[in-house]
Amino acid sequence: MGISTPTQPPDKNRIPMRRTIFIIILLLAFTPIFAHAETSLNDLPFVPFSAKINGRIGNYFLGMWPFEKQTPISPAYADPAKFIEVTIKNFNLQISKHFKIADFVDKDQANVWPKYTALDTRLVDKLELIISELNQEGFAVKHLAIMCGFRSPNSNATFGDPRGRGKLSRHMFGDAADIYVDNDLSGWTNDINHDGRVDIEDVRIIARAAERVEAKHPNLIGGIGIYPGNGCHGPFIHVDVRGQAARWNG
Ligand SMILES: [Ca+2]
Ligand SMILES: [Zn+2]
Repeated sequence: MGISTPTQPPDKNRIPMRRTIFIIILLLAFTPIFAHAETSLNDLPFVPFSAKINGRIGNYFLGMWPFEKQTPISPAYADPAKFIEVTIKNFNLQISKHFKIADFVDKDQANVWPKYTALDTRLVDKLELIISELNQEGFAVKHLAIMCGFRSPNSNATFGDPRGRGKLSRHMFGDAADIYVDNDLSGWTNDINHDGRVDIEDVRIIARAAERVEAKHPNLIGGIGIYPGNGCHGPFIHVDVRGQAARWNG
């Protein structure tokens, strides 16, 4: 045909080609593992704060934020910029190694969908780093339970801390979580130091891990509050990423 065919490459060039094909086959074989990978928070559907009208978005009632239409006392108390739209379909999506979006959603209005949740990605980062710290220290953590993540102003007024501090609860800003280790999925704080008792020391260990995370990651500084158990729940700690260190005992 007049077009000269290129000469066959020498054999040694065909080996990398075979290797490439082998790697591709290997990757395809492991695709089911990658299919379980986390969904980035940014890939979830969002609505802007302005979608909230008269305290609600659709049938989901949120209420009014403390500084709505006012100047907040600090940028950390400004209205959340947006809400994740949580549907029956995305509710159980894994958003990090240990957490699903469901872990952070307000527990009120159980039958109303979609739900709307403010969630700061730095909170998720801090929780994952706390788990890493605990694991490195020899406290194996398979499940860090989130007793409470996001709370709308409406549900905060109903279920929040009635002692004043709760009025500006970080839970309304999507950067706070009340947590304890629940490896046995009992719904109650586990005896993570194996001293035969479940008490406040089992959560002080988590608080100390949170302190180390803050020392290593100043962008994750915030509140660490330690709470004893009562008849309704075991001991737990509150953590948030408000940008300033705050410490208290509940
Ligand atoms: Ca213990
Ligand atoms: Zn809290």
